[in-house]
Amino acid sequence: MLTIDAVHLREINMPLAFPFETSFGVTTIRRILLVEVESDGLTAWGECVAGEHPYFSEETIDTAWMITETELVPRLLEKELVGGGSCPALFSQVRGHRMAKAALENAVWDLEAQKKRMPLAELLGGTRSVIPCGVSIGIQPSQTVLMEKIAEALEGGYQRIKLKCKPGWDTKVFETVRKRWPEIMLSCDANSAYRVADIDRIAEWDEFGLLMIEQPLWYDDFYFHSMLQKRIDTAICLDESIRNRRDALAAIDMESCRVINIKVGRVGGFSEAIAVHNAAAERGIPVWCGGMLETGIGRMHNIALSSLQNFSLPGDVSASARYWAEDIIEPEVTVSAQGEIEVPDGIGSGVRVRRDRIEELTVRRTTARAEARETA
Ligand code: OSB
Ligand code: MG
Repeated sequence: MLTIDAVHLREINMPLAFPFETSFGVTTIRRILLVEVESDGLTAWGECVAGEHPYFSEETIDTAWMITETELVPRLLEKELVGGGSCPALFSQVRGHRMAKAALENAVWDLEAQKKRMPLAELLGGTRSVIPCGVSIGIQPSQTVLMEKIAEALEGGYQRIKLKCKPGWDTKVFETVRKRWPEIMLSCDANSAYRVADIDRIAEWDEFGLLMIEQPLWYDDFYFHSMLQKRIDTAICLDESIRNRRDALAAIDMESCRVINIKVGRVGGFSEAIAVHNAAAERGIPVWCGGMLETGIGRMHNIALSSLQNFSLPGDVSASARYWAEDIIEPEVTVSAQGEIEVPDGIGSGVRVRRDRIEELTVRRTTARAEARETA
């Protein structure tokens, strides 16, 4: 059994090494909520992936802070836990706020791995010792800049290039990229920038042999994606629409997608991420691990999750240096010349969290402690 003695929340502000532009906006500085859970002298971290604005999902760092502090932490401090898997039931009265829940749940899984003195990846049921990596390349000021970014990523060994797209930054861009690199594994991510009126345009992309088209239509839709999937040869991948295992089952059954992007924050934590992974595996649907511009803390959790067997396509989990001048973990995440990241075999997440660096970046903090418990 496991009891949490204290939970620390902090907000850190970290400038991205390069601005990241999607169809819904540009991010230059990440405001990030980190949670730290303490138990019996051990400590484990979790990262909340909510953005500054409710543009990717309804959650923001500020809603996550509030819900974590007022609703989730008190529930976590109240009871004895078996482990990370105890969290969903503990938090179930709170609807939504999955990114807030995931930060705490993932920290508890990390803690459980430390207590059992085993790697987090093994605790989650992972079997891969290396994971295949891709990159997500934001919308660029020009095609010339984009081509340089792609060339750089390919030289770095990355196995799959994903292009952020939107109306006006799509067909012509894909054409230019395909002309120069006819064979690379290429996909695109629209973050819901298209509507039913665009279906004919999207159908034209079949000629580019994309591995998949990620979330072209509404962020909460299955039905129109299913209509679109019937009209095109290219596989649709859903990201935003998949909030849990039931969504995955509905989307697969309706043929709204042929691939699923699993983001542990978006589905509410490791328990639900594993459930989505298993549901997809049983139905022959491959999954890959999405990214949310994480620091090393969230990144190591993504790596552990990606070690599960059905994470068979390259994910958006790439090297620390693609995001940060200096990460908050040691060693930083690096990618081999073959485009792979090694799953660490050390205890817990397998890296050291750099408290000194985190202190420098912290702009707000609060601590909640358990009241003295009676021992049975
Ligand atoms: O849709 O995958 C997305 C970043 C922020 C919000 C949404 C998305 C993304 C990415 C970044 O694509 C992937 C990464 O972390 O490298
Ligand atoms: Mg996406």
